[in-house]
Amino acid sequence: MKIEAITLRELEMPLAHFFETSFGRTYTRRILLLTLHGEGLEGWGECVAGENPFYSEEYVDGAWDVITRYLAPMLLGKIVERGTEVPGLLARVREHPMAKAALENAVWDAEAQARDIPLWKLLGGTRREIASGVSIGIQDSHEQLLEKIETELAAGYQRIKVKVKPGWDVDVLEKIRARWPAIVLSCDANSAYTFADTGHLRTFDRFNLLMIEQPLWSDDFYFHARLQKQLQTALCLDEAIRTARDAEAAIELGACRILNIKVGRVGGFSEARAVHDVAQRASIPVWCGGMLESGIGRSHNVALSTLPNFTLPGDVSASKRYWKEDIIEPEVEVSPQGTIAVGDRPGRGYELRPELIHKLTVRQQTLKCS
Ligand code: OSB
Ligand code: MG
Repeated sequence: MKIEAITLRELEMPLAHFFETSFGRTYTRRILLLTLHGEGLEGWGECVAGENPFYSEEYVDGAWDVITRYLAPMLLGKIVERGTEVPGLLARVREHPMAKAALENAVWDAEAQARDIPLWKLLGGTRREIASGVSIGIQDSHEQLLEKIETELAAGYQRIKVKVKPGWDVDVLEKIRARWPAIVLSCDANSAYTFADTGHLRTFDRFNLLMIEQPLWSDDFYFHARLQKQLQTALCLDEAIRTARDAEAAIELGACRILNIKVGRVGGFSEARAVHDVAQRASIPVWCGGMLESGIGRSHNVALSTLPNFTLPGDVSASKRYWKEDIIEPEVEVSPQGTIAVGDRPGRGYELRPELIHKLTVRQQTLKCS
């Protein structure tokens, strides 16, 4: 399609419950949505950058700036038929993967509609239902965390992941294991430790965790590889993996035994598929991470998770865990068995709620071909 216009919207969406990681607490998400318009089609993408540059260097205002100033003009007026063409068109801009992913994924979203096939099939998905887990943030008290875990287990989720940081780790894991000795449990440190904490991290081995996610620096493979050698528990990289090359290097070094794929972090569906393929060839299982997405990003995560090597439960969970009302219809729902089903509807498989999107929008800008 010829890309005639691109609309950016910022939505203010309060979370049903605050979300806290080792780098901070979020009460309200600033959701950045992008719409491509062309030849009567609309493709939607979500830029998953945080409110602040704490998970990675990207943040909402920075992404808005680089999209409006550089990235959108690289696509406006062009004829783009496939999502796979987009990385090449945006390659002159270094980094900014989440900003690029919003554009690329919107092209995939439109392409699936144009071809009248489900997005998950277009991406190469092979499974009709995906396994769902939850990521539970740091709470005000241990009791509050245990209550949350109880609720999510009762809802059927297949894996519990808790956020950890120095001072909120072994005591917490101890209490969880005392109550639920056999659940599938993992933890995510979002880079809160250093290599000097190796001795401390080794004590996590007694909790029989499925994995420890990104314990060390956000850009590191080398020390993760050294740490992995000293642990029984599998390491999983999140922040450090931004490209398929990163995945190859990390796997070859032995820096992890599992990979988390976030489509925004790696710059779009093309690179996400490439990371998936690298991991698959090396027999490294992957799962789909989340960034507290609205329904657009969430529906895209569901589609990506249908690829064959997404064999572990991901962080893609029900809309209602995050939002009083999501901007899609139906919302993303999870079965009592902890699965999310995909259907045969063309495109992303979830309709938009334009009035709700309008109501939540606090900033909007449309760019057109000059
Ligand atoms: O590290 O996976 C992470 C949320 C924001 C930033 C980083 C992370 C997360 C999550 C939440 O763990 C996943 C979700 O429920 O969307
Ligand atoms: Mg993580």
